[in-house]
Amino acid sequence: MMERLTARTQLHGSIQSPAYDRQVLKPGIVHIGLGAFHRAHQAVYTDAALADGFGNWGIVGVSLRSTEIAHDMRAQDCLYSVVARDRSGDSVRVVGSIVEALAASEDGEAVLARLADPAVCVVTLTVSEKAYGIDPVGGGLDHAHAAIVHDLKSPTRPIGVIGYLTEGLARRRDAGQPPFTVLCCDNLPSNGRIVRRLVIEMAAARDLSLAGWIEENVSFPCSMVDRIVPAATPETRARAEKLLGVEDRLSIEAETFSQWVIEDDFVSGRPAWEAGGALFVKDVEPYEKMKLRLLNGSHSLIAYLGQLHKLEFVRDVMGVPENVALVRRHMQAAVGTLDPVPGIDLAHYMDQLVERFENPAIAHRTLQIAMDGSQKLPQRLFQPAVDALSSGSDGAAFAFATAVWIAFLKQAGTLDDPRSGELLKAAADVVQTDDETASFFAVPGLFPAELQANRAWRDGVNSLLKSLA
Ligand code: CS2
Repeated sequence: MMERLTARTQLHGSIQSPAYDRQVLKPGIVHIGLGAFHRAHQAVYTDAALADGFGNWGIVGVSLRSTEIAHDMRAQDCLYSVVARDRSGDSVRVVGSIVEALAASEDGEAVLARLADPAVCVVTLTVSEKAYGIDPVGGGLDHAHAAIVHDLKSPTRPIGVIGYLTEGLARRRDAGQPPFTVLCCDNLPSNGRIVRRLVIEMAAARDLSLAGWIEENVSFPCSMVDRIVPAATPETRARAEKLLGVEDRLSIEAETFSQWVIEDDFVSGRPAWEAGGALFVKDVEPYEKMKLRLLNGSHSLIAYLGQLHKLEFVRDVMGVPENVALVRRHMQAAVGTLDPVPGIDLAHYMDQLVERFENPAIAHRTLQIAMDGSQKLPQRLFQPAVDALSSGSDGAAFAFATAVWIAFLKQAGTLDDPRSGELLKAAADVVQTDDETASFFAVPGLFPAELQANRAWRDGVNSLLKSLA
């Protein structure tokens, strides 16, 4: 059997590996959501920060759903590799910043003990849009979300991200300890503010004074994260094995590009993530909007075009010149909804995006990006459409992307989306009128009121949908 990557592995000198003493590294961060994105993003920035100026910033990685990731991590002493890939080749790096891995469903009490430990100063999150339990209509807690329902009922034995944060903060307050900073790294607009609202609401449901304490003492900075990290496949692991000379079941591949812009508002200190290239700013919103609307909005368009035309990977969609033209047109429309972004040349950013999407070394499944549309499209397409319309544009590019999504829904037999039932029902609706998409616009909280009320824009979606068929 092939030897597995562990702390005892003698790695070849050419492989970049932790340039600090892991044996004395103590935890200072809890990260919730131990998936590929975290391992290729925040953990890499922390690795760089530790190498640059050592401190107690080891990461306790918590997986809310998968137990396998935590087991695999422990079997490898929490070491794993990231293979950065582009046209010019591969470069491999072994990351050492994660020091402990916990599966919440097996060891919830250990997770809570870490959250209660005052040595932990920052809690970072990558749990995906749907895990928060945001009410699509009101924006507060979704009382139909299973984890929210559970955690409101059993706040000291939580299962969801908001429940864990709230109980962790409650234990800090009760012990007279300072809080941790909550740093959301999911693709949501003003992500810190969203999480803050949910945590305070959950706290208020059990104890108003806890909610007040959180409001006064805890910070929830916003952040924009970016790196294209496809789900790992058997090829990913085979490639890692070749590069490392040992087996690495946790290896991931990613593009070379990486970006992290963070609102500098930490109540209990933070790592010097600047060492990995993170940018600390006062206001993240312009960066966040740029990324959500230009990268993620185009990504969703590409994903649904790919699904309609049976193209498996993003790079395949970008191999068709007509599609590249559609993506560029979409970006032109989206950039018109943005304010200037400090330090960024938006024309260059868009060119760079096209190149990133075309990266021949990255196999990013359109099906992966196509999932959870109900959770992604409001910030990627619908709010930008509202902004475009209110500044006098016809919003046609957004109507087109919306029509492509609806065409995808109409041909999808099953759907990976928390609102799949409602969406499939809307797709199956037999329409007697010209208003073929009426059933989608009737799904509560999916489209903003401004779009629901805009007859001309909706007629545009209808006629584009017809032309796609
Ligand atoms: C993608 C993102 O799956 C998706 O919805 O658009 O995961 C995207 O790859 C990242 O946000 C890039 O930073």
